[in-house]
Amino acid sequence: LGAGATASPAFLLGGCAAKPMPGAGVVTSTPTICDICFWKCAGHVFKEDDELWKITGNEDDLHSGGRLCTRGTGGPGAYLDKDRLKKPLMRATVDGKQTFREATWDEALEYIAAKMRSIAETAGPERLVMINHGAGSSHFRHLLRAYGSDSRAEPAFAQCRGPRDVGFGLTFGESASSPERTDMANSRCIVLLGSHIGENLHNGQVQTLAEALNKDVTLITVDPRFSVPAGKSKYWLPIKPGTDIALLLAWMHVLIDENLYDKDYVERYTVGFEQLAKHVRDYTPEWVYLETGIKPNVIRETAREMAKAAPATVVHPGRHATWYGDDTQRSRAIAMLNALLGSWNRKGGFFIPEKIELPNYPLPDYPAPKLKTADAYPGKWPFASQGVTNGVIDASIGDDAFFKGWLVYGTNLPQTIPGIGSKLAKAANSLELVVVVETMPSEMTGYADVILPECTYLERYDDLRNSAERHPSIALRMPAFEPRYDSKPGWWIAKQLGHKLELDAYFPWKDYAEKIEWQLQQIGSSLQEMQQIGVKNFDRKTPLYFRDGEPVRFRTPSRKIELYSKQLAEKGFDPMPVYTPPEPVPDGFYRLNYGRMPAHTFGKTTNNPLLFELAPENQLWVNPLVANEWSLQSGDYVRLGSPAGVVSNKVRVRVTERIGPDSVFMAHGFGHKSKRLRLTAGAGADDSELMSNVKVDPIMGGTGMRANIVTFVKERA
Ligand code: MGD
Ligand code: SF4
Repeated sequence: LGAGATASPAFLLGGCAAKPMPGAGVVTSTPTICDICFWKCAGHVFKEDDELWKITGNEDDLHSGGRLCTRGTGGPGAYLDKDRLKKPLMRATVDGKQTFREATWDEALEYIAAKMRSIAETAGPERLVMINHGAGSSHFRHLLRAYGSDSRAEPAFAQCRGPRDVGFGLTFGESASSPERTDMANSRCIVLLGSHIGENLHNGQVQTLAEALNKDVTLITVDPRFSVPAGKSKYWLPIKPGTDIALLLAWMHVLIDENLYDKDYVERYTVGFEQLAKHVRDYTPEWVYLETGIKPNVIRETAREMAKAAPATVVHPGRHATWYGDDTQRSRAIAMLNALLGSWNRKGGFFIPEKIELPNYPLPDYPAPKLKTADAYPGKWPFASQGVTNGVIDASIGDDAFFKGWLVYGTNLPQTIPGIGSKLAKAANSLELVVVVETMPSEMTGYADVILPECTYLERYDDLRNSAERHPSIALRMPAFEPRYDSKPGWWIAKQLGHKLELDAYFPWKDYAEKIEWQLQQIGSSLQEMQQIGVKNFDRKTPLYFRDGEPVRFRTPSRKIELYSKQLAEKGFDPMPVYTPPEPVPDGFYRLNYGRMPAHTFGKTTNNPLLFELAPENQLWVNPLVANEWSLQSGDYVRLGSPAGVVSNKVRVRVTERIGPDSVFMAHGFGHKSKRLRLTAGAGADDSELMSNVKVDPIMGGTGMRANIVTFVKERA
């Protein structure tokens, strides 16, 4: 069905989001791209007589297997949410107290433009930095580049997958990509280290793992917790937290010691094998057992399973990779293990992603910025391939701070930056301008000078999806509804600001449909076609894998896969990963383990009324021995305390053997403090605020979060 097409209601019976099934009205569908997380699944929004009925996956979307996950199906709750931001808001002082007052769009944008002009004139445009998460930020990046700044940072790098991208980049010359380029559907052995696919619901990835399990893949899950994939595994390795590098080195030891590695691949494509063989010699399974708790025979057996299935073995690169501060090195160890197995760009290991060439709308060149983001923290984190959020925040505090203004798009920094404490307030007091573009009254909005209410993904056009993946494709997001309240699409906000800043030459389109139409026509499609089909698939132009024995020039300095990294050595870092034991946990404390839950995308969805119904709060997993010691039962509420004296909201206890006695576990994203999030405020606990021991990765600036410990604060429950 295309936009505006009608269908018989009987044909459309199925899952529902807003009302159980249509009546006798006219049913229409509109294509969209889900924005509930960043996997970008394509879907159709169904309406009856302009009223929301349901959202489903687009059957032609190979990227999502034609389906939406639980969260995507509940996505329309974001549109229906009564707590949404409704009007632009500006900071005001009433009776000596700071508050917000409603403003018109013109007034709010005029204020921002005046401040932007002043920052550009007095300090330079590069002193305005964008901190962002999500595809919709592209409109504001365009605006800022036209204005003269390419300063930006996103938590998706320094708080999430940055170490993985850098570790793989240093080894293979390119990253593990997002969406990940793992060829799991063709794998005969899959190894997951702290990657709990199934709870972490990146849709297409869950489906390919399920496909592999149906074909009897050997699944090896390394996780201190009995996670969902652990329950489906042939081998569950309940590793002592923080010791993964030791295990990875022991696996490499076994592969080399028993001559199980792919000799032809290693000879043809890698440098530094001799150094690596020497380096892992002492990491025997017996020695590593003492560190990891994984028995030597299990280490050997699992290494042999990997070798037996190679190259159709994938040691998954993981995604949320900021753990103990040595994360680039751990990611490198994962990359090196894959190289020994010969699985990089081989069937059942990793594939080579491809995207289509989509021409950019013809626009004037951007002015060249005189400063880049990293100039804000000179000499730090030499391999950071993107701006480092924590560095940007530190460089925004004080009268002589490097940054003078923030444009924050779609990220809730109080919950996203671990242990941020009072830093946000200090930065907000120092900065001349803080603009927050949001759909919800998140905690971050409380630090803004101006809050701009963006409409939700169901009410706007955004850029076409054109991600590098197995099957090149494009997908369209277009409005299924008029923006509710006085909210506006991001492209409109950017264009209006552009106009006020006399940057009209960069925004020549009347509306975003015009810009997308131009792009589509360059590749032989049209907006009309995409409005009908939503997703267009293209044939690949290049091979999916390396051809047997083909010569390859990798994008590393040596043009080879770098087992030994000269680049790291030259900057004073270990050229090969070295294991450092995690800090011990004092009596009465427990490691704070955290992760995702299927019903929510961290704090972004907890107020969504449809998803709230599924999971209104997070739970604290507690081992029975610990529960006994603290007289806790399932269903009790407790608070947690950090060594820095932070005490959490109440969180409900779940006593379970699935977590060991050294740790507790909770899903990230709860414990909201913003009272304007009326459903979720106060529900569950926030792991981020308990993190006072942040281990910063010296290579790329990532904030390792897993070295944190907590205790129970029962008396305040
Ligand atoms: P986490 O959610 O942090 O990361 O998903 P993942 O990359 O899977 O899960 C961490 C797992 O690591 C847990 O099972 C934990 O027990 C285990 N672990 C903890 N310490 C250790 C250790 O020392 N060693 C080992 N081996 N394991 C350990 C995150 C990913 O999920 C990301 S980055 C995003 S942005 C998406 N977010 C998201 C979401 O919010 N909700 C849902 N439903 N799905 C999501 N998918 C994506
Ligand atoms: Fe939406 Fe789920 Fe796809 Fe994420 S994985 S984009 S939440 S359907």
